[in-house]
Order: sequence, then C-alpha cells, then structure tokens
Amino acid sequence: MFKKILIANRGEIALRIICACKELGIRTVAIYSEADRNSLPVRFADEAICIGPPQLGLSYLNIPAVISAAEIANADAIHPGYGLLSENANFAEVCETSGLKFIGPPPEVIRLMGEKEKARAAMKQHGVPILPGSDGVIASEEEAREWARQVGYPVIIKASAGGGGRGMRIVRAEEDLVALYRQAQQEASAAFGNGDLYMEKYVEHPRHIEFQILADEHGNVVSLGERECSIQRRHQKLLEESPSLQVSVELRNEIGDVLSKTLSAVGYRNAGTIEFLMDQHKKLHFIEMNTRIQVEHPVTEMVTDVDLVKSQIMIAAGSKMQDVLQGKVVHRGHAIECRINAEHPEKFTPSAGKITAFHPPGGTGVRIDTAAYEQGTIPPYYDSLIAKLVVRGKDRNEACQRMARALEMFIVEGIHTTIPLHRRILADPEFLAGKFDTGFIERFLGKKAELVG
Ligand code: MV4
Repeated sequence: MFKKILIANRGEIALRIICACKELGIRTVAIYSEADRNSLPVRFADEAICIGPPQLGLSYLNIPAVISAAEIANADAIHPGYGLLSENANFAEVCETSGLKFIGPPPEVIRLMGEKEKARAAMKQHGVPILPGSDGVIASEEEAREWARQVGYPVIIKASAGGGGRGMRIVRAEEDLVALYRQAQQEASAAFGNGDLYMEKYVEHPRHIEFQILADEHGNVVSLGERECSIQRRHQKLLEESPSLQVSVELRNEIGDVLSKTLSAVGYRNAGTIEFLMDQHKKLHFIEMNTRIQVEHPVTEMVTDVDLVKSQIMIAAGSKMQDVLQGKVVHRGHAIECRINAEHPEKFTPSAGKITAFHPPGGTGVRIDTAAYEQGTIPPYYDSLIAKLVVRGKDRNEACQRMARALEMFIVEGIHTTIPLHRRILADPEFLAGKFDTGFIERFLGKKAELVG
C-alpha cells in the first residue's frame, strides 16, 4: 500500500480524499494556492505545501509545481480529484515517468475517452448501444450533409474534444447545416484548439443517466449501477439521484454486463463514469465517458455502501477487486445529492466572500461533503461548489422528505447559495413525481417567471 499520497486538488474533494487516506492509514500531502492558505484540507493533511499564487494556471494547473511538491514531500502517488488535472493524459504520463502512481486510468485510456468520436467507436465495437451517427470525424461540409441525410434530421454536431456543451449545434433542417457546422467548428477550435467534429442523431427531451464502474489492474470490472443527472442548468448539474426510477433491474444488469466486457477489453483501470441519454422509449444510448471520480459519487456510495475513493486508492496500489469490494454489490434504498453552489440562485452568477454563519444539517441518513466553515472565505478564483448535501432514505419518497427537511435546516449567511433553489425543486410536483428530463430546470424557472411577471 502507498505510504503517502499528494492530493492535487482543493475544497471538498481534497477533504474527501484526506478522509479515505486517514481510514487507510496513508499519510497525506495537501498542495494549496495562496488563496487557500486557511483551508481545511491544509489543516487536516499531514503536510501542506504552497505551490503558487491564486490563479489556477500558476497553482493547481501548474504541472511542474505539482510534481516538484510530490518529489519534495516524497509522495508515492497523486490523487487528482475531479476537474483540474484529473483528465489530463499528459499529467498522468508525467506522474508515471516521475515515479509517482497516478490514481486514475492509464494515460492512453484517458486520451481515448477524451476524443469523443474514438470513445464512441470503441463502445460500438464492443456492443455498447450508441446513437446513429458519423463514423469518426467529419472530413468536410459535403460529408456532413451525407451523414445527416443518412442519419435523418434532427442531428447534433459535436466537438471531438468537447464537453460541457461547447462546440455543439442542433440541426433541424438541411438548409441550416452548413452555417451551424461552421459555427461549431469555430467554437471548438477556439475552445479546445481542435476543430474536429462528429455527428449523432439528436434525441429530443432526453434524460441524462450515467453508470459508475470500478476496474482493477487485473482486468476485473464491476458496475455499481446508475445515477440520474437530468436536473441540470447550462450543462451544470444541480441535483443527482440513484437509482433512476426509469431503469429496470434487467436494463441495469444488461448495461452493467456490456460495460464490464467493453472496459475490460479497452484496458480501463480505476473509477469511471459512462454517460448515456435515455430516449422516450426508455432506451439508453452511450454519449461519453468520464475517466475520473465525479462530484456526485456520494450518491452511489450511499446506496451501495462502497467507498469509491478508498476503492480508487486500493486499486491503484494493485489490490484485486474481491479485496476492494469484499462481496457482491447490493443496492439499498434511494439517495439524492443537492449541489450547494456559492452563486445567486436565479441569476447563477458567482458569489464569493466571507461566510458569516454556517450550520449544516445532521440527523439520520444525512451526509455533507464540504470544506466550508463559519468565518471562512470563498475565493473568487475557483469553482462555485461549496457543499454537497446528500441524503439516503428507504425509498425515493423518504429521501425527498429527508432532503426537504435537511435543506430547511441548512443555514449559510454572508454569500448567496443555491439552497433556496433546491428547496423549491424539492417542493415541485413534477420533480416529486419523478416526471422530468434535461429540460426540467428551464421549464421550472420559466414557470416562476410567469408567476412573477
Ligand atoms: C445530446 C443531446 C441530444 N442528442 N446528444 C449536452 C452535453 C454533452 N455532454 C451532451 N449533451 C447532449 N447531447 C444527442 N445525440 C442532448 C444533450 C444535452 C444534454 C445532455 C445531458 C444533460 C443536459 C443536456 C442539456 C442539453 C443538451
């Protein structure tokens, strides 16, 4: 097992990784920017090293500074958390060449899944259901037209290097194709330095459902079921739950089996998430894979009792799956997570500053992942997530009731947060009935505007 792990992240996920290390008896090294000097990861890690000024490029994204810190501290491994360097194949490569174990998949697999049309081809090859679309990158406007005719309108053009919805265009008729193709190409080039595009059949009013997997370094892959992530705004998730009411035991097993075979075949290792769209007929279609631990991983932990971060560390150290999971994965009850962001609940603009009052709720079935505290400050340089409120109940009904009361008892003062928005979602009949798709938030905020206006 590792003796010392460097945590290349900040905030709640840095603290989450420290929790796992403490339980495994592994020493921890926090790295921090000047803006995070008084943060809880710095306080709870065994060692802490300042790696630079607040700006991300000069601190948490500065690969030489991160590697130097690991070398100075004599760490064995690096956990990247989510965001930041977590899906950077070059960083994973530099770790390995520096004799540091990267806690995640091998660089080649990060690279494969980062090129979305290649990931799509790999999934197709092993029998994972994908949407009709182009085979690989589209070479020209003429080819785009041919693919669209073959697939049938509406189609969606996506950036190969994409993510977060950038470089995406929905095309409903042939006369719009060329203009939208050019827009997507320009946006992708500007955002990712890569204008490669591919095409898929457009799914109207989909649900966003993702599967959590764990793969050890001996070729074993286990599926831990799905998370329903349709409650999003502008490609930012707000609330996630597990299980999805729309996924039957048969579908869960069927997708779990084909993912196990596929990921074993492509040499996947460590934790990963496979994103699907569910169509009107409750069919799942692969869209992309994330090669990191995700923000919403606690939802799966709550219903399976598997510690995913501990599992990541054990797997990276070479443990076999039977030692990681100690038996079959069982799903118990229902879990929901609300992302508490430091932002204006309707305008969604960031809200940095000092937290003057902070009282997180407790009680049966409640978990809070946060690095926020009373009198602490939220710096303006980073992601706005300040806490994750996660609850478990015996069924969805109990989980919803528990979440509603926990939100009622969550006090944060001094900054704006999304707590009031979550309170309203938990009171919405459409949400409570489980009748929603990825268009829920737009409809929900629209309803409010009509009432006020
Ligand atoms: C789609 C789609 C419909 N059809 N692909 C948006 C982000 C990116 N990860 C994939 N996205 C979508 N891909 C096809 N073929 C609709 C979306 C989409 C979406 C997906 C998940 C959650 C929220 C969304 C909001 C708008 C569009």
